[in-house]
Amino acid sequence: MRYELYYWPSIQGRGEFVRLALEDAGADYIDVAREPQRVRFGLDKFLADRSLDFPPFAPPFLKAGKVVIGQTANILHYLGPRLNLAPRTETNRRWVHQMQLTVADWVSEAHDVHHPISGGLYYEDQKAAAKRRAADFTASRLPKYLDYFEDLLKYHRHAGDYLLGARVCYVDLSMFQMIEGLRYAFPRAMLRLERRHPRLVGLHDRVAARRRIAAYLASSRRIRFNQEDIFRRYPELDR
Ligand SMILES: N[C@@H](CCC(=O)N[C@@H](CS)C(=O)NCC(=O)O)C(=O)O
Repeated sequence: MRYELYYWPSIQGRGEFVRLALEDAGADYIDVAREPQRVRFGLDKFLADRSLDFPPFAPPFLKAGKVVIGQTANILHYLGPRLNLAPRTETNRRWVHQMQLTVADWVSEAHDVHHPISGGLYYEDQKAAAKRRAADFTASRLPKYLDYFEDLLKYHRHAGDYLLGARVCYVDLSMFQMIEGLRYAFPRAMLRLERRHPRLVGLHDRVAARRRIAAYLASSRRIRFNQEDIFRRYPELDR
């Protein structure tokens, strides 16, 4: 199966959570918008096509044979077992999916720090609100998410080196990406908070050291963080 990932070509964004799973598994995939000889990107075509069985609302979406699948957590729920990045039982798969949905909420909140009023407005048009949102995010929401996942690694009966024990799952790869993105966007806050979250830092480091992930991160396939992305570095939002 050659998977086709449809996502914006110049940002990591939500597509990165899917890229990391495909890369870790060494899957056969194309990142359609980044293909050098792409004749037609096709993203808009899919978004407008209501005759699809499961029309996606927004990128990322994945084409697997004839099937088109939207929503990041849903894509990973589909790919997990196929890429050997999900647990075996239905109960545990639901648990991984639940954690991934929590990650999705976290991603949205990280994005909304710099776009608290609307994603359709420029950051410059919502700077005052962004400052207030950032203060709350770094003081309250960010520690709450970090504490939750740190506690899972510490106390949950399944946890080990990874969130489900000794074997890596797609949500572990997403956790790596969260730490990376947050370090980029909020270096000061993360420096302070990471001391209290050693298990999450350990998980991040283990994922970064995985053979295929390390190769991917060093490759040109890994897009650099930038100011169009979900995680953005505005020093005034990281006080
Ligand atoms: N909940 C969706 C959110 C998808 C989403 O917001 N995609 C962004 C890019 S990361 C987008 O292009 N949105 C366009 C829109 O919402 O109009 C997911 O997790 O996949």
